[in-house]
Amino acid sequence: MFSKQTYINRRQELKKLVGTGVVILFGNNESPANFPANGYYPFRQDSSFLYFFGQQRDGLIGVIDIDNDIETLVGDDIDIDDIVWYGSVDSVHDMAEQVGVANSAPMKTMKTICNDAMRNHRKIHFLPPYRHDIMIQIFDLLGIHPNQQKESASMDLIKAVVKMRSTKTQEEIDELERAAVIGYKMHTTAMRLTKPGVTEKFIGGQVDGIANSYGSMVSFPTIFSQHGEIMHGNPSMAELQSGRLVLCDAGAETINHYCSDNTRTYPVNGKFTDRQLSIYKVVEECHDQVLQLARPGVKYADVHFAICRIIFNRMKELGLARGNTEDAIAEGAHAMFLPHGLGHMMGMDVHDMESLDQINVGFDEETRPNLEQFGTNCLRMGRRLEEGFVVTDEPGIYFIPDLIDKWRAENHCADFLNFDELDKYKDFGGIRIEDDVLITKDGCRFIGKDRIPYHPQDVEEFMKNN
Ligand SMILES: [Mn+2]
Repeated sequence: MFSKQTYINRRQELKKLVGTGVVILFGNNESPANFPANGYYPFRQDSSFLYFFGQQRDGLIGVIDIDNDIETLVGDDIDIDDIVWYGSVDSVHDMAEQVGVANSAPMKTMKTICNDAMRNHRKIHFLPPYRHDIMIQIFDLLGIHPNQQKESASMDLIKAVVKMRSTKTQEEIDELERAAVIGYKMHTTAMRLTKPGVTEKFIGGQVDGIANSYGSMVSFPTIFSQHGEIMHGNPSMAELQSGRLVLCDAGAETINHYCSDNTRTYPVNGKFTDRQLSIYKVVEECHDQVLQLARPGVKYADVHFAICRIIFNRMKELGLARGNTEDAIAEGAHAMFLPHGLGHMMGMDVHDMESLDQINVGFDEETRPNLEQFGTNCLRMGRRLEEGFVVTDEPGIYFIPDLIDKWRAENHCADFLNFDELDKYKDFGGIRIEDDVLITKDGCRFIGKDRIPYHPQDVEEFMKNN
C-alpha cells in the first residue's frame, strides 16, 4: 500500500475530474474455484478500486459523493467463523482510516445510498463490470440489467480513471521496477531450465512459482511454448526438442499489484540455427528501433507501422514477401508475419485498464482504431505518448500454418506474399521479444535495470554458462 496521502490525493483529483454525482467503485469478491469457500488464490482486487482505496480485502465498495464531499468505505466486518478459518483482519472502519476515508458503513447501506441518489436524480458513476457477481450487485442496487451495464457505465468516470492511471508517478514507477526484478528472475530461470527432454509445463510451473514467491502472482497466465506462433500458447506436456525455438512470455505482479511483461524466444539446445537467426535478427532490430522512436508526442500507432515496415522490408529480402511496402501495409499484408499490435499500456493491469475498453485507453478523438483490418484491429495502443506512460514494446514474427493456407486459398494479399516460400516456414514457430518502456521527458527507457538476455550472442552465452 502507498501512503495515506497518495489515496487522498487521487480521490481529490478524481472528484475534480468527474465533477458531480456519486462515484461507486466496486471492489472484487472472492471468486470460487469449485465451491464457495475454495476461491481462486490469491485474491485479486479490482485495480481501479485498489488505485483509489488501496485495500486488498474482498467484499468492499468505495463510494464518493462528490457534491457533498463524503467518502465511504462500505463492507461488512468479518465474523468469528471467518476469523477461525482465516485469521483476524482489520475492521472496515480501520481500513477506511488507513487510506484517509472518513466514513465506513456495512454493506446493507449500499441500498440506501443508491436509492437516495436515484430518488434525487443524481448521476451515479460506475465502471463497466467484468465479473458476473458485480453485475448482479449492480442489478440489485441500480436495477440495470447486466446486458445494459456496459452502456450505462459512466464515460466521465472512465475518462477520469484512464487519465489518472495512464500517467505513472514515481512511486508507481518504483513498483514497476520491482515487478521487473521478479520478471528477470522468472525469465532467467526459464532459460536456465530449458533443455531437450524437459516438459513445457515443468518450466512454466517453475516460472509461476517465482512470481508467487517474490510478489503476489503472475500478471497473466504464463506462455511457454515451442509453438511460438500461437499467440497465447499455454505450456503443454510436450517435451522440449533440440533444434526448436521456445517462446516465454511471462510477468509478475508485485505485492501492490504492479506488473511486468516480458517475452524472450530462444533455442531449446542453446544455439540458434542460421534460419532461426535470420528471422530473430529482424525482431531484435524492431525491438531496439522502438527505443529510438518512442517519445512524448509520437503516436504509438506510427511506431507500430514503422516496425511493420521494417518487418515487411526484411521479409522481402528473405524472399517471403514482395512488392511496394507502403501498398502492402495499406492492404494489411504485414499481418501475415505480425498479426498483433506493437504493444499496450501496462501498470496495475498487464493490459492496463483493458476492462475500461481499449478504445478509451489506447485511442482518443485524434487517433481512432482500425477495427476492420486483420492484425491492425489488435493494436491496443495507438494514441500519442506522454511522459509517464508505460507501454510494452513487443514485436514478433510468426509463421502460422493455418493463416498461410487460408490466405493462399483466398488469394489474400497474393501480390505481396510468396506463399511457396512461406510454406517452407510452416514448422518454424514464432519469435517475439518484449520489454516494458517508460516514456520519459524527451525519449524513453526500458524498465528493469538488468536486461533479460536477448541479443543472440548474450542468449547463447547465458544458456551455455547456466
Ligand atoms: Mn505484452
